[in-house]
Amino acid sequence: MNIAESLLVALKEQGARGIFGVPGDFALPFFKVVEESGILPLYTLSHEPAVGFAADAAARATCGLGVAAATYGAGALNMVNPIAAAYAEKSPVVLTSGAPGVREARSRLLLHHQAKALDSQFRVFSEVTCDQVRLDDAARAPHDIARVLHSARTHSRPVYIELPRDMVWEPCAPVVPVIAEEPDPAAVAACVEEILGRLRKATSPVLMVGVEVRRYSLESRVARLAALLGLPVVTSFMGRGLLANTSAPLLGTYMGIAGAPEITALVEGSDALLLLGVLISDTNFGVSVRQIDYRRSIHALDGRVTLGHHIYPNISLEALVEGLLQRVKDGIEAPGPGRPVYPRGLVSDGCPVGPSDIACAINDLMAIAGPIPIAVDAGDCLFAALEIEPTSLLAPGYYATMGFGVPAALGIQATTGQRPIVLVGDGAFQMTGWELGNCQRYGWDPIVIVFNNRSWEMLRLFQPESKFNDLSDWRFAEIASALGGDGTRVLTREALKSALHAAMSRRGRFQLIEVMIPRGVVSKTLQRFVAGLTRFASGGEAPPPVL
Ligand code: S1T
Ligand code: MG
Repeated sequence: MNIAESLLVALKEQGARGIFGVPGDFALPFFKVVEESGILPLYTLSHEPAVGFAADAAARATCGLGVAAATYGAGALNMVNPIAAAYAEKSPVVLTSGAPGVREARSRLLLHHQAKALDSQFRVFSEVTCDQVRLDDAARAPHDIARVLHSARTHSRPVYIELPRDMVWEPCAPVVPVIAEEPDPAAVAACVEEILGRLRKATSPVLMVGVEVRRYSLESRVARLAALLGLPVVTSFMGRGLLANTSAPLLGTYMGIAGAPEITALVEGSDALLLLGVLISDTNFGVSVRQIDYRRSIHALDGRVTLGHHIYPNISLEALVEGLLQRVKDGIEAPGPGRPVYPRGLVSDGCPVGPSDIACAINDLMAIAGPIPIAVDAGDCLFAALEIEPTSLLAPGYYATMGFGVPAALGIQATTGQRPIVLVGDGAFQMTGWELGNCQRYGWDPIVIVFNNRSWEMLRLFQPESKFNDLSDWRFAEIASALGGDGTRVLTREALKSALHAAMSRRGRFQLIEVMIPRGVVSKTLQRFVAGLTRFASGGEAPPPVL
């Protein structure tokens, strides 16, 4: 095998199901091997940001590695934002970038696509990845590849691989995966004892689950643990969609001032909050009504467990969950409020559509069709998604970059074969909506719901006096057929209902439903969220202590 083939085989063995990319001359040899070896399917898109988002979604949807490939400089540097998003949201994306050959790099010429220095790109990506390597030594390559892929899986964060174009064909030994170090069983046992001790002594213990539970494929085990412990379970904002379709006593999502008051009171009033794989971010906790007392919480994240001032440094979330499952024989049985009721039964009338109506319509659809995977962009669509019944949901819930939605749906359908629904604002659609033009080449047929309020509406909530938030009407439905899909413009709730049903019945072409939403009409959740975040940003409430 050559270096490229060894890399591709290793990626496949570690759970990659495809490569998303845009080639360029410095990456042509690598793309040639990808295409001709057939080791992994290649999906080329139109712009690198979309490549990054699609690879990120593939990693999240498959709990495996997501792979993005680009050319040097002009290509790869376009992917800094999606890779930063993947870093922030703990998604194991492998970015493979072509690069000038080892020999041409020594030519001392300024090379095309080069920024400041030849290694500027390598340094840029070291800021948004957890490990990086340049494959400029064929003998060392198997070890280097094994190391960075292990880092991606262990930390569940992106890594960067630079492949000089004249190294692609170099003979290379197969990659031997790094065997993960087992945590110290005595430390795990002590940690488990301390946690159970705290939960038993507590009057209102609560379990909150976050993104790491999915990233490390622990959902079914955590669902079993939750049922065994008998604790009320909530997800963090970023963890929305977790434990959907499991037996866990899932109550909903904690959103502080923006969320269901009974869940907010439960979480903020808990004297033993068990946080499994939850990121302590402003989107997850910045909008709390009452400050959460972290000294009384148990926090498992990034391979360590913190109980107040007590830290267990090397305990992976998997080892902790396994340890708890082995120990928990009899439940703790803590009381909790009833399960939330999600809006259903959209009124089919001539009234204009609001964001919450779209959530209701999707609940009605899933009541018939069953759970549907959903990709959501930043904007009010993200908050409307919280009114949708728990289902597999991918969203930039913390890094909150726009442009994620449509490419994420392509990533989901390419690597899982499932047909997703996309929720995206008009502003975000203007950024990456065009990637829908690639569906016809791969037979993808997502259902895309554009919240067209001709506005950067979320920003208007923060700063209503600014006129620059007004966007013009791009009439997206009319563009759909040119991109190989079908488009419908919806003005009323009745029309929304029939458009969704028509879209569900049409397969093989993407279906774009452009929902016209009057400016100023936003979801209740967004209104409360912006109020909470504005108060937090203005120091209305003391920021949470650093754990
Ligand atoms: N650029 C990128 C790539 N991501 C962002 N999140 C922003 C800018 C800032 C930003 C928001 S919300 C928002 C912007 C521009 C407006 C979104 O407009 P649209 O997609 O139409 O959704 P809606 O009209 O529902 O708001 C966040 C605060 O950072
Ligand atoms: Mg908008």
